[in-house]
Amino acid sequence: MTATTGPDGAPKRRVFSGVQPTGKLHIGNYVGALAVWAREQHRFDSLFCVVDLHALTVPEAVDPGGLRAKVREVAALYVAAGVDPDRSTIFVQSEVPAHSELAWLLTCTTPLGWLQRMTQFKAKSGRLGSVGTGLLCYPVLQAADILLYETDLVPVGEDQRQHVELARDVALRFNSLFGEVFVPPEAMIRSGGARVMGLDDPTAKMSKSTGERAPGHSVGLLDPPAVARKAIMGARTDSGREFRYDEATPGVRNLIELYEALGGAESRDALAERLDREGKGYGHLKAEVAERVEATLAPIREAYARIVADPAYLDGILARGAERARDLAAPVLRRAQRAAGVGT
Ligand code: AQP
Repeated sequence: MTATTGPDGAPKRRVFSGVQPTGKLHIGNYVGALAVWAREQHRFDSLFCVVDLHALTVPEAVDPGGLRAKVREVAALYVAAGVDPDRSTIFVQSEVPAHSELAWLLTCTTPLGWLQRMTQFKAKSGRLGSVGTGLLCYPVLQAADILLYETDLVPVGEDQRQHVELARDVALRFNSLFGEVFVPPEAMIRSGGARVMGLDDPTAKMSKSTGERAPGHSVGLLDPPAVARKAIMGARTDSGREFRYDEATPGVRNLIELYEALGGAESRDALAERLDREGKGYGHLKAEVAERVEATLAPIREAYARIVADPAYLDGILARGAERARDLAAPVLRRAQRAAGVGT
């Protein structure tokens, strides 16, 4: 049962976040998003969504026959990574039609220039050449996802900061046009590890789609131990021996941040001092990171195997989650429609 009040009886603040069911979820998605969700869920009334409508924004990248299976994989990974379905609401975006309905109202009030300025749109449209309108409008759908639940905080990686700020602007603009309808949300971003970089190219963020194409780019949450280790041991660094974070090159910094974000008693400074004292090279740093990655992934892999062995368990979580999400979303959508002069 989702607890909506804290020990003092006051309503808990609302958290909403999601992952697109595209590509293979990687250690960056875990560190930047899933780990924060799991860690913070007891403090908030949390909703975690598998945003399958977002996956359609690059239709060429989606296999329609495989999308439903991918949705279930991502939902199972939420639970395997520590999101407690008795505490948090887990659901699939397309099972709550209010997301699409609100997105239209917000599309009509969002200036085109705001969307054309989005860094992700510029990067993806530049890479793809020809793009659908959905790619441009996807941050508005994301704003609808967030605003439907009167969300206070959105735990995301650094790459999504701009979209959460846009959702805030979209809320304020709608409110200024039609009255106080929406709660303006804020991003919740961890201080270290919010932008895990590609292992093959530490100047680009680790990304699901690149991970599909380039085996050494990322570590997938379901990668076998030998594959994960190989990717980390092959990470691009340089020929130096600098372990101090402030002095290190991007590839080494990325490994140090990953090491720190994956927990353990030793800080980045203590690690640098020890490796320096022991006269070790970068191979040793990589081995230590690989160990931490394996310590993180082993329980996730085991929990995932248990979850997918019982399809009815996941069905129940998603059915309960969609029901609660629909109940929460309906009055907010109605409020927005009435304010804009449509609906009954
Ligand atoms: N490299 C990253 N480091 C930290 N956090 C990250 N996130 C993504 N990449 C990193 C966070 O993971 C959550 C889910 O991401 P998403 O599915 O919404 O889309 P994305 O950010 O576009 O993911 P990818 O991996 O880069 O996919 P593609 O290649 O399809 O674009 C978000 O909270 C995100 O911040």
